[in-house]
Amino acid sequence: MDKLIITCAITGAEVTKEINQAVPYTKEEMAQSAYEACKAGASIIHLHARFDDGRPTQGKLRFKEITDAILEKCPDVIVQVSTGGAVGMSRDERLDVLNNYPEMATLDCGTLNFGGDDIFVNTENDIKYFAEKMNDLGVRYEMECFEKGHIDTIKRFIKKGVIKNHLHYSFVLGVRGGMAGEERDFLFLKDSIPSNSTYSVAGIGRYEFSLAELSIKHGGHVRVGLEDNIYLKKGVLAKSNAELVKKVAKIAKKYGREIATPDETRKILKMETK
Ligand code: KMH
Ligand code: ZN
Repeated sequence: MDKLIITCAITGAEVTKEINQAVPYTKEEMAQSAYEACKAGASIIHLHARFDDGRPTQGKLRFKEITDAILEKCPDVIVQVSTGGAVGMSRDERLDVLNNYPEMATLDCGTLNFGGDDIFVNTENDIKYFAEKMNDLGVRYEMECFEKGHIDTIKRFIKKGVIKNHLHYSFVLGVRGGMAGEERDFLFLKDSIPSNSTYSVAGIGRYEFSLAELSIKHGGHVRVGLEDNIYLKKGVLAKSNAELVKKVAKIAKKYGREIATPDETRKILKMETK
């Protein structure tokens, strides 16, 4: 098995300090939170940009400020920017961040309900447009699949030559409106992707650690962080992103799975090393 890649989704676009004070908003808070997460074992930081009051933005200038602050404290880490942004943002708004030529970004692979009246829109044309833009700019992408139909959509795009990356999937399970995160859901998705792929699992809310453990056991990779889950365990708020990463590192140790450094992560994902 490859060493374990731990991604930390430090802030997201929806979670707020009102529900967990540890959610970082400012660039200083983000850099500190990323630094602690990296020290605990994260090699990829999944990043959303926010203004100091917490409002999400996909503006390239804000992303650059935050990315620079993170890289100053953790020079080797892979910063994976979100092209999902927040519900309701337009295609071009979401893509502005790519003008910074980030090392890595997400590619969201289908539309889904996102709780209440919210819909996270990723039409087939959106996916194609995003993928082609990232191909042109040389940005590596992780393909975020919230249910099996998204994997099937990507299968069609692979055949058409739209997806040119090494195939690296992220199964984001447990979103209200997407697929749940039970063991059978994970196994179904894992067995549905091409054999030359790699994958990571992001369990939302209560699924975070049960899915992390399954992925560690099966040779997959793991994403945790306050974007996905604010609790260390039932009823106990996580004090930091690092606490969530440390918990995964402990599970990895139980299974004898070593943790990948950023450069080892680049090799596993067939990215250029820095
Ligand atoms: N904030 C969600 C609507 C991504 O980062 O690519 C979308 C999201 C996915 O978080
Ligand atoms: Zn995200």
